[in-house]
Amino acid sequence: MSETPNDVRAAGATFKPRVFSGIKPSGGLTLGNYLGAIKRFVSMQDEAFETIYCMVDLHAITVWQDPAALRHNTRELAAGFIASGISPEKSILINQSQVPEHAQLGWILSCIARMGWMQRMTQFKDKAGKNAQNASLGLFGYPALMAADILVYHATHVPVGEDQKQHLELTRDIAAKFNHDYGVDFFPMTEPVIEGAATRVMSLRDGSKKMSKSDPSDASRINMTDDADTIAKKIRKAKTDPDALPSEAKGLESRPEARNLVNIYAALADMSVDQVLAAHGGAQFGTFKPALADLAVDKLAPISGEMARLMDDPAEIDRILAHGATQAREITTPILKKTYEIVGMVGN
Ligand code: AQP
Repeated sequence: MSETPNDVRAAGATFKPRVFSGIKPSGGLTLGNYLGAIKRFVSMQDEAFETIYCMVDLHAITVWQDPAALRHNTRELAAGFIASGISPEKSILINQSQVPEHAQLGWILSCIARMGWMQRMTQFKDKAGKNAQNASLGLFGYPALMAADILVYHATHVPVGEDQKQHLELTRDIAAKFNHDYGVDFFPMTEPVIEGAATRVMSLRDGSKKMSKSDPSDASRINMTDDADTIAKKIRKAKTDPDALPSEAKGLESRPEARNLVNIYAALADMSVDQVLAAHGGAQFGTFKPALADLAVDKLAPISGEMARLMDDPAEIDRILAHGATQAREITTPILKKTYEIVGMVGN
């Protein structure tokens, strides 16, 4: 690799600890996004990392999005990040399409990734459903753009829910193939950070299905904008079984709905599952559900109140995102430039 004054990383140097993660503005934020991802985003911001958090609007349009809804959801997602504790002073907060190097590196990495790798992605199979021939090319290539989102920052750590594990393994495969093909040590082997009691929050209507923003049933999820009555009603109606809660985690093994509610309680209360069961073991759902609803309202109401306040001033949200894009491009521009140089693009 040739050395230039623009070298972004000297050969053999270690990568700076840097966190990147994103959420699609493909609907409203759910409790799954909050517990599986955002809570960890906030704690990592105060650890020894530089942190970059992103509304991944280019990923959202891999399935049809109404333009007005996409604009609203992008701003509301930014409001959700900030209201949950992500500070634009401590973290770089961006909207993906405002930092064009994501898409530019996405193309290069699409030329590195192999069709066979993409065909193994379970999320594509889930999202495309039975009619894969009718899915967009973007949905199929999504993991290559996701790899670019991460690698265009040389990010070393990515906090995500469990559903993203396979995409992060692919990101490492793409980085390793790029490094191998060009004989460089340019992209890092990014570490997934999958931690906490609720890395996979399940639907309130079906314990075998992930809680999702795009689930047609609103009763299946808790939205971060739901009011106290709606949260209480959804938890009261959540599918469960007729048995009392066990006093040990082992007793939840074949009870997915019960396990889901206990996991949600543990994650919201910052307790372990064992601690929750020590306190509530033996309780019927008629008692446990109201306790969970009170806890959820207690934790979520301040966030939804702050989101509503921030959404009253969309121009301020746009200003924060424009500032974030400027900060982000200070990192991404030299990394993309160096990538082009490695690949052999003239004039970059
Ligand atoms: N149910 C969940 N439990 C734990 N973590 C979750 N995440 C999403 N749902 C859960 C985590 O949130 C981050 C952002 O996800 P995303 O919105 O970019 O994509 P997704 O996983 O496809 O989320 P949805 O809600 O299911 O969106 P739609 O319905 O539009 O596809 C990721 O870290 C994810 O792991």
